[in-house]
Amino acid sequence: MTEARLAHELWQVIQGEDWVLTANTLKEWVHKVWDFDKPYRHVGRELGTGTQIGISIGVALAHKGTGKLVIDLQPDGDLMFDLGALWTPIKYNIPMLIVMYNNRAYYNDWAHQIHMAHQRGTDPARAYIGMDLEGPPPDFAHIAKGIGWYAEGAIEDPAEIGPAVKPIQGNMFMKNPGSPGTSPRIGFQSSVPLTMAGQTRSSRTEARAGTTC
Ligand SMILES: Cc1ncc(C[n+]2csc(CCOP(=O)(O)OP(=O)(O)O)c2C)c(N)n1
Ligand SMILES: [Mg+2]
Repeated sequence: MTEARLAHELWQVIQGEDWVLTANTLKEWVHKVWDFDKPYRHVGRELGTGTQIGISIGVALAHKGTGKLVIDLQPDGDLMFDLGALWTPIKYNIPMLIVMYNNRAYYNDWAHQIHMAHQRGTDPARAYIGMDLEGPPPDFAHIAKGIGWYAEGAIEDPAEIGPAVKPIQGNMFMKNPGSPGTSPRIGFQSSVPLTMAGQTRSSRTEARAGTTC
């Protein structure tokens, strides 16, 4: 599944909503595919690893009670730094939609390790060490359910994204077990493994990447 396809499938579902994107632009694909027609649609980019989940919950808190659909396109590595943050929206009934952007990697850093291996003449095939999130991949939907979220996934077929996210339409959100009698728009998490345009571990390792941390 590519970032472009994920952006497209999500847009089919959310375009009728009054939505807010908290951070992350799917390698800029949301700017190409989604219509940012109001100033509040996007708050800005994420910061260092481990910051996006907290920023996103803060944005969702700011919009609580407005009826807006707050969406966090959440990278896996960022969430691994602060999994406990998932408890806060449940505890304080902060409605939001998290769609996992799983590439099963701390990929930005992995690319940096590949770059540095080429610089230093060390083996780029070892760059994955400490950088991949496979063997086993964290089951984020399972983790989220354990904390009280309604969750689906992991989703590998892009055609399944729409049906998984569809309950957000028409206020059909699932009940939040921790927060009776509150907003109808409650958390929903869809876990979407991305292989970055068909890359495998070896092709990632082969790729010459020049990104920075
Ligand atoms: C606090 C902090 N620790 C480490 C880093 C180095 N770093 C930059 S990107 C990255 C991995 C991010 O992984 P993920 O959130 O899954 O995003 P991806 O690059 O895979 O899309 C790391 C560890 C950082 N930016 N900030
Ligand atoms: Mg990642």
